[in-house]
Amino acid sequence: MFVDEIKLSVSSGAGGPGSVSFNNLNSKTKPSGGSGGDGGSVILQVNKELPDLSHIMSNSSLKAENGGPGNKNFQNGTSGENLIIEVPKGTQVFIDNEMYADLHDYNSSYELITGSKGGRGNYELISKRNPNPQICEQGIKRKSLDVKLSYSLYSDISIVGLPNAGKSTLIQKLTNSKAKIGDYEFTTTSPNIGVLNNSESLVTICDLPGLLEGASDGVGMGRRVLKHLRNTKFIIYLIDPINEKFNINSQISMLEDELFKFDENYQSIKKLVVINKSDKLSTPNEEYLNISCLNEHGIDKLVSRIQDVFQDDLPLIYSDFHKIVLEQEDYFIEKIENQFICSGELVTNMINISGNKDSVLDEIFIRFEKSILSREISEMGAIDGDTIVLGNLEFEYKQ
Ligand SMILES: Nc1nc2c(ncn2[C@@H]2O[C@H](COP(=O)(O)OP(=O)(O)OP(=O)(O)O)[C@@H](O)[C@H]2O)c(=O)[nH]1
Ligand SMILES: [Mg+2]
Repeated sequence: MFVDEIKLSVSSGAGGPGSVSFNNLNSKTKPSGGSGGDGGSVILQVNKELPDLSHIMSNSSLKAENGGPGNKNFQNGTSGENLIIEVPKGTQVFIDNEMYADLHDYNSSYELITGSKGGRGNYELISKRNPNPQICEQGIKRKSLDVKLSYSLYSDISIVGLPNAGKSTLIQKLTNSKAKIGDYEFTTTSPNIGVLNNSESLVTICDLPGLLEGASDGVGMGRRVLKHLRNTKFIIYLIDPINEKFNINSQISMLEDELFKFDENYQSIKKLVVINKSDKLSTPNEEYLNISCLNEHGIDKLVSRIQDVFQDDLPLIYSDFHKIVLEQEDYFIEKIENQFICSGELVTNMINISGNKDSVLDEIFIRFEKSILSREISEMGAIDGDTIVLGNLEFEYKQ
């Protein structure tokens, strides 16, 4: 079954914990705890062989590997394996309905979540300020995201029209496609692709499910159909002249309205209006190309029009590899009376230290003082004696 949309929950690998250990060198104790390995990243990688998203189980939860722990004797932990999710070219990544990536190139890849950093062991934490650390970092926790992957087919030509206009009959006439034909609406429920017969340049044609009025708002299979036009170079509007509800002109304007409401950039895709079922018309329509898939009238003319159009390659409207980088560490500060309650990833990472209790607290205070939290709290009007809350740690504020 053709699958062009799936939801997934993905997580990067957690960073491995660092270690606290000491070696005795010439009767002097030296920190020697290794650092944890970085967790694996979540990467989307285009694989040109893939026809759709059916190889990924929808609603599954996929995780990259965690980094290994650091150990005594300067031994660093192993890095976690990346989670690589292969997708077809033309896959878009959505998070909360916002598009984060649109993978157009055969070799494009998108790092959705960077693997979490491993915690530093006490060897790596040696500094002028603290030459003999008795602490290590725990490694940053894994990050999880719910994403939607949406795949839009590539085709040179897409045939759009109302249900029952004869789109599947036309693709059968023009290509090797075995699209199903039926005397009822919505015979086609997923796109059919074929290659134009006897053509030197490989022109691909896509037959889409029918569009109804309101398609751009989701009526019928509306938006699931319209999204496939994003990667097409040319549109044939196939008109059904015997449709009871819409005459030829209102059919064209309804279809165009739906396309352009869905994506105004669709206005720049070249088009051809073709009237099918001319065998049912007493007089041919003068304005547009008339064909009949039933008795093959006009099919030759249509093919030569297509060949003329594709003498030169036409552009796609979306061809850039587009991506948004996800924001990294978040923080929130809430002021309740004389308390400043800090939360978010920045805080979790700041207090994620273990070892000798006093040393841990010293380290957290120093990190807090250097951080944006301390600056913001001061700007929020904190005065000496106010309480700062970092996770489950509370201390007094001092300027
Ligand atoms: N008279 C006549 N009937 C046609 C012609 N072309 C197609 N048909 C008939 O119209 C009906 C619908 O054809 P399909 O090709 O399944 O139409 P479709 O646009 O793919 O329909 P959906 O997939 O439901 O959107 C079938 O009964 C066809 O035999 C034509 O040129 N003349
Ligand atoms: Mg059909």
